[in-house]
Amino acid sequence: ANGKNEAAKLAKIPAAANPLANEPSAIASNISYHVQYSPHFSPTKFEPEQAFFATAESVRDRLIQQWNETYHHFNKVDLKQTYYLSMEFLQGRTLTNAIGSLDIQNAYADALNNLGHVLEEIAEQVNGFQACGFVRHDLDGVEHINSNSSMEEKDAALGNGGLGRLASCFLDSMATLNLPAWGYGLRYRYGLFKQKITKQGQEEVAEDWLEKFSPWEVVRHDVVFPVRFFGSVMVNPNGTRKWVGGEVVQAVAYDIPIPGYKTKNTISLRLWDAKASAEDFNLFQFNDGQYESAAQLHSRAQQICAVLYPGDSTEEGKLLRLKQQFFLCSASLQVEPEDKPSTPRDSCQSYDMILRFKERKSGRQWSEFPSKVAVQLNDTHPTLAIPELMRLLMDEEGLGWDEAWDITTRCLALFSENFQFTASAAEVAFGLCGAQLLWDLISEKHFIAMVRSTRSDLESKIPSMCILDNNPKKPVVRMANLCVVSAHTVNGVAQLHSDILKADLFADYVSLWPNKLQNKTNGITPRRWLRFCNPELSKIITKWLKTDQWVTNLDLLVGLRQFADNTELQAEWESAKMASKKHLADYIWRVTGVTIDPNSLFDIQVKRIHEYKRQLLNILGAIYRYKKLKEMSPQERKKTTPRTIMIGGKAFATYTNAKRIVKLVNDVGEFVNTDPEVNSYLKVVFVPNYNVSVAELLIPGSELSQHISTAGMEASGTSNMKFSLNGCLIIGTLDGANVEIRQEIGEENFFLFGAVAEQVPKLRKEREDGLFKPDPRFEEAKQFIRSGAFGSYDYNPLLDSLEGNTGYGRGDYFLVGYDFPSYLEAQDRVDQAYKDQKKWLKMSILSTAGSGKFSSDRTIAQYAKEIWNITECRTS
Ligand code: NBG
Repeated sequence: ANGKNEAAKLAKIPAAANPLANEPSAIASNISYHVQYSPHFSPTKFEPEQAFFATAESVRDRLIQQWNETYHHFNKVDLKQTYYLSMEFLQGRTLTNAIGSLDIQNAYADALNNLGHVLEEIAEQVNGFQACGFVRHDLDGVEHINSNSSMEEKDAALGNGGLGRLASCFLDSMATLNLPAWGYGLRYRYGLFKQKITKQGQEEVAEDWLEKFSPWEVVRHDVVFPVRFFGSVMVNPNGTRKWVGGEVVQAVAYDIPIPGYKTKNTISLRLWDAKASAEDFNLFQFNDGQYESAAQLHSRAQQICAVLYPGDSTEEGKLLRLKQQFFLCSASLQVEPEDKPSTPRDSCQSYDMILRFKERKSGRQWSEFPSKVAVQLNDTHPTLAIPELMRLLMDEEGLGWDEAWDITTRCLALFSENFQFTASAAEVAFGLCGAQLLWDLISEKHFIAMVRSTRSDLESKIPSMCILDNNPKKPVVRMANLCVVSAHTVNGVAQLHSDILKADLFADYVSLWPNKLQNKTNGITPRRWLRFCNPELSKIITKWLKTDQWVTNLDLLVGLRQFADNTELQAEWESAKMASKKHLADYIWRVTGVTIDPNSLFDIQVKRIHEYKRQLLNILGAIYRYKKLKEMSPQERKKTTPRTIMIGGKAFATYTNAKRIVKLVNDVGEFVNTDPEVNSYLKVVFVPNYNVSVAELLIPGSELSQHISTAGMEASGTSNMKFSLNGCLIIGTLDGANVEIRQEIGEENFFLFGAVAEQVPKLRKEREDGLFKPDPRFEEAKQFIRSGAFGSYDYNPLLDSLEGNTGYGRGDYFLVGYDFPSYLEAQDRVDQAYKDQKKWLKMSILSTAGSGKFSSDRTIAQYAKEIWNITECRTS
């Protein structure tokens, strides 16, 4: 890049007749316009940072044009629309994805070249270096701290992990499939924390993704709604109710355009921010010098969207989390159409879904509502949408309970991404919305009456199926039950997960409503997760399939199967993989200072750090591998398969054992990587600050990835699909979507190990009863940690959690000990397979070829047809 460019020179570029035309000259003129007339920086420089923002704004112009057309088209055609509510969206970066979706990479690359910049550098993929503040040592020992000052687009990390990333993949597919659907979430000021690795382990630093504003969001100053908390219910003499008093916060809409791939359709992700109104600022107190109390309501409003996931171990934390959830639900149900009627309305009367429904055509019957509106809840977090919709329909629109309930239940669907449904938060819900009100809205006497009249045989099951528990003094809302009773459909996110939900948690409901519980196996967007993050491999796929249609029809990948043995394809495949591995090795060196060998097997496990995901199993395996290498002669070592094990992921700030695991991986890395006898056969690297952008770099360079959760505990997993799609082989348990991936790509291409879900309860019981006999290899690996080999940090509490019946921990609840021997054996099979590169390449090609099913286009098409009942609405 030519950082010496001066903004002044840009003024000489002639203005284009149509600045939104897609020729390089028009694009260059549009970019230079933004540098000069929507400046965010002092007007002298045109360095990568200025170039990024001006480029992003010119892309946004194009998105907005499509967006407006899409919106008007949806309004005109008035088809049924889906409202997708999620507390999390893990969007990652936007520039590459937007330019790619608009199919204007070449024109943008040329335009930027003419302006003295390089597109790839502007949209820089390298992340984390400055972010984690890592100290890097040169080979000659010189220390560098944060020496890379290059600009980078910050990830929009408004999510924790799988749940949030799934929501973002779904938006991409909804837009690409031209579906009338919008996403709704919250505009957290600080998204997921930045992970810094120090000598003490993980340190969390607030991530300010809005530090220099986001070029992708558009604030809608005309879309502002009041959301009420606390207060009480007033019953009018005529019997109608009103919710009054309490504390009112304003919800302000920020919209982010979501383009579909090579289509005009561009949908909206609407994120709500919270603010207090001017009247809430107490000028009297302020003038009296009481500055803090004067602005009390303002600071309370700001707390709502301050952080993605406030710690909820305290009562305050629980309440704040619940307030966030209610804020999302209430604001979203009220959202207003863009073509606001000219006559001013009392904003309390304007509700999005409801208002849009009424305004698109006058004189509608309420019975039509469910044929125009579908509401999807991402997990149980937005459950309060149920009573809130009831309240709006009854108290604001004047409908009776039966009619409101009928409408609510016909609109709502939910999918579960968890096995743990908690009731705790719901207790507070009573305080939040006014106990009486909530009680009335979800009154379950109707449910009980229905069960009694239709299924008297279920009488004895009623107490466990009810929404409220039996505690007459302080009834608790069971969120899961509320969802199942209220939603017309509840689905699991992989076949195994759905089967377990049906057999266990929701068994009684299955007998009452046989069709309510469904499965929709998750998927990922092939655009971000192959086409854009791995252009080299994409080119090869397009060449061999003789079409690039696979980007929107992923089933076409199966066409690669016939070439899996073709040596020409294998050679191309290998060289693309090698290029990505080198790129990754370069990144690893820059963020950690560790040199890794691109000729070693790149073995990656990246995901949130959680005991059930068993990073501990991985690291114990690495320790065992190290010990065996030490025992070998140099000749024997030469015969082994060199490995680079990379582990990355964030641990929740208060999750002590997860943080111990992070520390252990780092300590093992430091120990192993500096042992000259072993370090050309084994390296262990902790990849700091794992996020979407880092994933886009790691996945193309991966050869083996680990998806090794205790069977029955991972609802689906979605990174397994991303790795497999990029030709990476999987070592894994029969859990979540692994089961289906293995079916699709072929058993012989999957390194399987471990207990299956049905065995787990029995194995846990045996552990408790002291019947488990640990394998000596497991004991050896643990003992090595206990011996203090990795320094003075006290790992005993972590290791104790792996012991059965010692009085410590939970007696290896996650069955690391039981699965350890079969894990090692599967790893041996990996080492053997890697020695035969031809065979390995074939397996890799077959992994990609078998990944067609895991496109989120397939998943979303199923939701659209089988749950939401919506159809394509293409903007021509
Ligand atoms: C996660 C599950 C994953 C699943 C994703 C997406 C949460 C709460 N749940 O297994 O753990 O793949 O959701 O459905 O993040």
